[in-house]
Amino acid sequence: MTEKYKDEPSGISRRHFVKVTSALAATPLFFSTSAGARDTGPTTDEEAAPDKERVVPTCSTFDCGGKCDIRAHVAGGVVTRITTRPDNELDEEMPIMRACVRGRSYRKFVYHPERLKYPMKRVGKRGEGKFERISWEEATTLIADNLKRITAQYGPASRYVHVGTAVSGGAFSGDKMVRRLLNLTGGYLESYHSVSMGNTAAATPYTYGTAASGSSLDTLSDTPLVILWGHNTTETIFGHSNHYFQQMKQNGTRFIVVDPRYSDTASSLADQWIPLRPATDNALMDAMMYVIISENLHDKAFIDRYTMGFDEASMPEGVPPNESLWAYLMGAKDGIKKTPEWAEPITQVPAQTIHQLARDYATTKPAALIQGWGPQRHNCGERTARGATLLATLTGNVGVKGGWAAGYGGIGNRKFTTGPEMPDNPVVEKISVMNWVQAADDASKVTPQDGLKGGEKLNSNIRILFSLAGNYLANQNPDVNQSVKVLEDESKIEFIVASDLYLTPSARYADLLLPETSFMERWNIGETWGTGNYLILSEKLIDPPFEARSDYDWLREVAAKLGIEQEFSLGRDEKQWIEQIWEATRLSMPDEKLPTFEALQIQRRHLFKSKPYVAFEDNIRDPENHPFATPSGKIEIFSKRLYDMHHPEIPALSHYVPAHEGPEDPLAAKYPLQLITWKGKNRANSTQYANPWLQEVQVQKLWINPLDAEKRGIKQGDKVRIHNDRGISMVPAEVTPRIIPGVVAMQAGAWWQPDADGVDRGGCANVLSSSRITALAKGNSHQTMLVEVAKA
Ligand SMILES: Nc1nc2c(c(=O)[nH]1)N[C@H]1C(S)=C(S)[C@@H](COP(=O)(O)OP(=O)(O)OC[C@H]3O[C@@H](n4cnc5c(=O)[nH]c(N)nc54)[C@H](O)[C@@H]3O)O[C@H]1N2
Ligand SMILES: Nc1nc2c(c(=O)[nH]1)N[C@H]1C(S)=C(S)[C@@H](COP(=O)(O)OP(=O)(O)OC[C@H]3O[C@@H](n4cnc5c(=O)[nH]c(N)nc54)[C@H](O)[C@@H]3O)O[C@H]1N2
Ligand code: SF4
Ligand SMILES: [Mo]
Repeated sequence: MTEKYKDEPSGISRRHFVKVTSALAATPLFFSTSAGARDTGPTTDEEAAPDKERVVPTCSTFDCGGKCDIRAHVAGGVVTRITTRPDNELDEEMPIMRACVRGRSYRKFVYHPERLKYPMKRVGKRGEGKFERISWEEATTLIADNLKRITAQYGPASRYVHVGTAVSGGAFSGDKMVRRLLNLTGGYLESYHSVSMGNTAAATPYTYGTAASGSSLDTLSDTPLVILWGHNTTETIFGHSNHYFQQMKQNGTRFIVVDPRYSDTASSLADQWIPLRPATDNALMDAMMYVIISENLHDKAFIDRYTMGFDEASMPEGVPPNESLWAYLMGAKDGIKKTPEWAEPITQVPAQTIHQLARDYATTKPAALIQGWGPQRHNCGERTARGATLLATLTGNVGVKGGWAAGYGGIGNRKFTTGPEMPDNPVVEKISVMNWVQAADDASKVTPQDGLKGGEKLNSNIRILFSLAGNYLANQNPDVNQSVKVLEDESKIEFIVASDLYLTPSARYADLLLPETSFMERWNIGETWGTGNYLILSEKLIDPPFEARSDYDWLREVAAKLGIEQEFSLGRDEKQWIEQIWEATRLSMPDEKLPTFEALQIQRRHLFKSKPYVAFEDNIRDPENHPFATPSGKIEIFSKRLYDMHHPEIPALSHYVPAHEGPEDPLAAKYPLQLITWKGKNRANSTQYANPWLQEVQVQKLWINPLDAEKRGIKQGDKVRIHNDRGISMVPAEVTPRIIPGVVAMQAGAWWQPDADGVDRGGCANVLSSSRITALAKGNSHQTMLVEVAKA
């Protein structure tokens, strides 16, 4: 790979980009690489790397799953190479933190001829993608004027900040600072729910009283068995999980991967791959529990001491008979025993395999069943997340070293920075992130039942929207065709401000499109995901190209035009904010002995050598003094709180209920294939989509099983049409046994590229996904969709 980079004749290959952007019919201004344009990176490493090269340890602040220690080679004001943490700096107690393929390609993200260069104002119809260059002076005046006008006319609750995860790996961002500005001027309509793992976060507390149920991975070093359930860490990195898993594999840990796809994790780690139909995980879990109980393999002492709801004798008051887990599994009410033979036709997992999986899990002590977030990004995601907690409980794997309590929730001993000071938001109503299209279209229809919190109704539609570092207007959000209808109606949202580095499908819907700096062009602090505790200084390495500016910088100018510059900025520039955040963080963790900001600039990173952390260890060791934070103080297998909701989709026991648009939905007669997406190695969601090196890593294709392909006359590489009632997408087929029959899969995050007929040519799965909300979290179900596939 390194050789390839070196051989590349010019800084940028245009070949791929032309292909990618042709359908976007961009404006000449934006795509010009006009004479006098600033360089787009060095032509060759040799040419650009004079003697005085500095090698700077730094990190990106993307939302990518890792937070790697990369080395930027800087010479003559240009980053000439990216390398990674060298061998002699490896540290036994820390994950390896080495850059992945995306990290090694960062330079091509930063130096790219298609980067946005100037502030631009929309001139065509919204969404058409026609913009003209304006000055920053005009841009900030437009924002200030629209903010004043819209706030006066509709009130502060008409102001909304959209999903923008690409800067969430840093302590400081425009996405955070715009909220500060809005809070200082009356507030804004806030949203809740993480589209990443919000369904798990909402469901897990019903078992344990908290969502913070993850342990640190170094506690698994002696675990003989790990079941990765919809968890693809080889690609998603996930706080460097793969580092630990590979070490464990070498030391003899057995890995089982449960995933409809033979993922890169299955191919690199698994001793056994158990494919199942998506959204049927609970049926597999139920049958495992049935085997465990009927073969007497459950941990009775643990269940007696720490749990409620296992059998009829341990039920809460006021619940009629036959509602316990035991009663459900034995069919006390419905007459159906939840045997492996029952689950086989639902899941497509052979009964024999279910027997074996259940016995392996229950008889290996300890064992860790770790659920990724793919299974919970489904319409049934809350049930699946809770199902994993019940299996861990039955087998006594909660609170013990080497076991695992639940899905990959928050890890109790993680260390975070404090972030910028945030004044309170005077607007008390909050919507679920799933409500934004409705709140823009007709806010009176957003009810508490759909997810509205803090009030009975909204008094205004969303009228002004900020999308800073997100592609969630028309790409990453479910049901893109539905959202763009509302976006295109200029009488609904009156003013959309977006900042990005590229003209993404969402950026095309901006009224004002602003070129932000990249992470290499500003100061920040990067925070790790997951288990490895560390903070890395992400320093300003190079000057921004053209007129790119950091969001904070222009927000400051907007604040001045609103008359609150001093209150907003507190007189700090970006670096001073970082310094302040670092110092506040340092004082908040005296035990960690963080270096001063001055020392950090030399040391550049701080690794917390925290002790291994086992979630719920105290609750298990000393339950009298450390009850679980549930109403009963116990692990609630049966949740009376859920029972009292009387919602069939979020039952008191997390058992199998056929999902909307799952394989048992009557809609399957028309659309017989389930489509799922996965997060692939060549981008973080849609970030770096236009990176030419990364486009070579993996081509957007539809995975389809040979049996399904044959039925439809589809051959390897044929262009296929994937469709349902919401949309159509066309990409080449990858005919492969890596996906089970009845299921097709596409990588998430490809740019939406509608042709003149509205058919997506880019492989954006969100033209097919549904905006249906989940029952408890009111969250997303990006992964649950039925489609048909035909040769195009
Ligand atoms: N390379 C890369 N890494 C990333 C990201 C990225 O875009 N690219 N994104 C980052 C972000 S923002 C997040 S939130 C995390 C997300 O991380 P995850 O949510 O864990 O990642 P996914 O790839 O969505 O899902 C993991 C696996 O679940 C499987 N799966 C899907 N449906 C089902 C099902 O019904 N049952 C079962 N058992 N398995 C199922 C998929 O095939 C996939 O292999 O990753 C982070 N890391
Ligand atoms: N089908 C499907 N859809 C999904 C998912 C899925 O699994 N399947 N996963 C969901 C999940 S978990 C997530 S987190 C969301 C993510 O959705 P988004 O939050 O929209 O994230 P990205 O798609 O990465 O888009 C981020 C944008 O920010 C830009 N950007 C990068 N760096 C900077 C910067 O420094 N400044 C500015 N201003 N812009 C920058 C990038 O160019 C990119 O266009 O997607 C969700 N959508
Ligand atoms: S993209 Fe994420 S996982 Fe890859 S090098 Fe960067 S920080 Fe690490
Ligand atoms: Mo995410």
